[in-house]
Amino acid sequence: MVIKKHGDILSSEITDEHLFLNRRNFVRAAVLAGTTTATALLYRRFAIPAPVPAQVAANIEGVKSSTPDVAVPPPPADARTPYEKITNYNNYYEFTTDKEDVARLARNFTTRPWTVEVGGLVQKPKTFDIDDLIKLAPQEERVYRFRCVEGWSMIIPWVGFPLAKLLSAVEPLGGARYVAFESVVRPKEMPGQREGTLDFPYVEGLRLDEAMHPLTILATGIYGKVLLPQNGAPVRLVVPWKYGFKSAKAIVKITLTEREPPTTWNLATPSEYGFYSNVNPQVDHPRWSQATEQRIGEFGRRDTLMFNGYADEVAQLYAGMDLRRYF
Ligand SMILES: Nc1nc2c(c(=O)[nH]1)N[C@H]1C(S)=C(S)[C@@H](COP(=O)(O)O)O[C@H]1N2
Ligand SMILES: [Mo]
Repeated sequence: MVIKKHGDILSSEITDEHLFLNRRNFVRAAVLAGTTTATALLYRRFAIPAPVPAQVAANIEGVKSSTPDVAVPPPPADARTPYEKITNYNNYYEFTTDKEDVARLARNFTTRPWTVEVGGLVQKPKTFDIDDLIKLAPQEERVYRFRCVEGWSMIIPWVGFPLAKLLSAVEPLGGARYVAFESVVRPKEMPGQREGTLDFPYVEGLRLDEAMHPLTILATGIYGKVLLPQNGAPVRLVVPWKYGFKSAKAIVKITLTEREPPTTWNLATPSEYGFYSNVNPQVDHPRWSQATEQRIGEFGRRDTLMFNGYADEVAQLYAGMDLRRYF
């Protein structure tokens, strides 16, 4: 069964991945979807304009175009998605399942003080203050394709630095094979955590070689400005060749492990979301095709690219693997 949400969605073809959950979460999701719809109707009934105040983010000083020692592909030729779209169409279940309401609900989320605990199988475990973490490496711009598993995509000029810089600083031990990421738990500021659509904290993971890959970044900004809360401030993961849900927001903990760590969407619906989640137009989601995508701001659909267009850079990470089995 597919639950359809009655809110304003950009395209009728966009499926809401997150409203189809496992049996236990199903009821909670249905209740939540009903509440959201009721609120939307209320606004319409009384013609109250939805409060969407303009948000101003501070500029990040000294952003470089790229770190000299890291080889990255040139930015995609396609137009960058407008800032207004990137900051007002969000998936962030800690706040709400309504993509167009995350910005409003996340508005007062506090991002200072903030620490990121880095540990597990490392020589030098350390809890970083976010402002020290950001100083670990030059801030650089990375213009990446971003593909949500639901079928929409954007071109986003991130600001950030390679995750490898942080991992090298803590010195992974020989037995480390995976990296686990954990997002913040703060139900007082995150209404979605009080509703419990998913089990929080939101957790994600990468294989160590994926985490060390030069394309994998910790993002701290967009369009040269500090990340707004809705995009995962103060720091979030970006793995451009994987579906968007791998890119955990508001990270507080990074742990190197020997075994493959659990991941939120795999826990919720294992038949639909695997650990790898590489963008792959040939491997469909059980409920929809992944062959094409809706670029936000465009009409019609584009063909989805293997590894989201980053095959030259990352295909060798999966040499010899059956990508249908390891989806
Ligand atoms: N903590 C957390 N991280 C998350 C999510 C979430 O709900 N919680 N949603 C994911 C999904 S499904 C997508 S598509 C991207 C959306 O990022 P954006 O809103 O910055 O475009 O964030 C990912 N990271
Ligand atoms: Mo997503």
